[in-house]
Amino acid sequence: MTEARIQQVIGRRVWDSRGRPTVEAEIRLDNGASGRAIAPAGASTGTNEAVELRDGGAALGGFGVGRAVANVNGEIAAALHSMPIADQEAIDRRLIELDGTANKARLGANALIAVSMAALQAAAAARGQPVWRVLSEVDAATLPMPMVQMFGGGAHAGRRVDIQDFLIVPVGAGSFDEALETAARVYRAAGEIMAARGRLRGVADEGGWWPEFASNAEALDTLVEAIERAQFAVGQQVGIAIDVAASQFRDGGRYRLSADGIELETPALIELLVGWCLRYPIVSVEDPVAEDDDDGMAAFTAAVGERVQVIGDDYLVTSAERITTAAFRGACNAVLLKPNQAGTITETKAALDTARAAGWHTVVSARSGETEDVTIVHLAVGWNAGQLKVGSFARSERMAKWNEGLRIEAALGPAATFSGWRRR
Ligand code: 2PG
Ligand code: MG
Repeated sequence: MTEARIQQVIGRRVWDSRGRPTVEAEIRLDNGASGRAIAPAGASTGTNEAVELRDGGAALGGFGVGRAVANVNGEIAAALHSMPIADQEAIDRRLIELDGTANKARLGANALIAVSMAALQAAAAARGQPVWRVLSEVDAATLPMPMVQMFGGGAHAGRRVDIQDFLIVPVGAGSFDEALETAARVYRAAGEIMAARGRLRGVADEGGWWPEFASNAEALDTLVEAIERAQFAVGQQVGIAIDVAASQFRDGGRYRLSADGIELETPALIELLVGWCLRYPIVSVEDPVAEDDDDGMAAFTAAVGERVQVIGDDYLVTSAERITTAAFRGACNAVLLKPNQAGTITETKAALDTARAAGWHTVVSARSGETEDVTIVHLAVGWNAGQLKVGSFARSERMAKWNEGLRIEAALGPAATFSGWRRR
């Protein structure tokens, strides 16, 4: 029943895919339905994103969430009591006002996003519908194009190479299921190539192969080889995406590409990346320059934006306000949407709406620290975001999300459509 009201909000400490503590929230309603959700955590976080509340100190490397969990069980539970679960916006507004800071620092973005997502889950449970259906304004649904990591790097792989994510986009796939099979085959082929070269060293934080390469470009070359080995047409069936996460290797005013032994000024970094876009079948580039470099973002977008998707992640931090400014400047033409960067579901949706109004593409994304929580898959489907990035094709916190997409696609049957690659 949509009149169901919140009876109880429970916070608890659970653990994420890096073995770090994180916040789970559970919301119980007066009609017996309930929902729960877990906050994810980034490693390469943007300076302007909503901040997690960690306990600090020596225990658990300072990553404890005792205070955040206490905020859920205390202030937040009291503030949300008896609110109607169907009004997500009112719940999120109450959370934002209660926190009272611009960056969610007081109660913690980890506490807020867990509660906000749990409210969405509880609302769906109260209606007896999947979350995507509650969000969707239509009966049909469109499955997103997956963006799947093949090699980790940067902050997710001990900075073994500088570029953070080397991903593929199965641009030729006709369904979500086919897209995942494509990813599976390329992932496997990449592993075989690395094994044959004596370079297989396990996987990085998001399940991509550990990047045992002599240079950043070698990772791209290996990716092309893997696509060929898996018998796909390079570029036509499978494209490449990279997340440069450039803020992570900026040192002073320059970019230090340690794997290549070079230090570059911004124009030279842009030239290098534009060169890669010409040489490799790159369809998407994320955070090509540092998060505070508006001019660099605009210059890169001007250079390749006609053909290539240019995504702002650290640069936009899922903020409608920052998207508006970036769209005005012509910096980026797509946004990465991470609910915990914003802090609530409502703010994440506002970021998506703003990006869409600017004519941008939208990509719902997981964090490098994840759990079995699959809420973001429902956001991608329910909001018809078009693309989904949840890491690689290994480790269950990643596979849980891909598999949820398969379940939604199967449940929809003939009503399921697939986003495909919306070419620029
Ligand atoms: C990113 C994400 C996921 P993190 O930069 O896009 O790959 O990483 O969660 O560490 O910010
Ligand atoms: Mg990123």
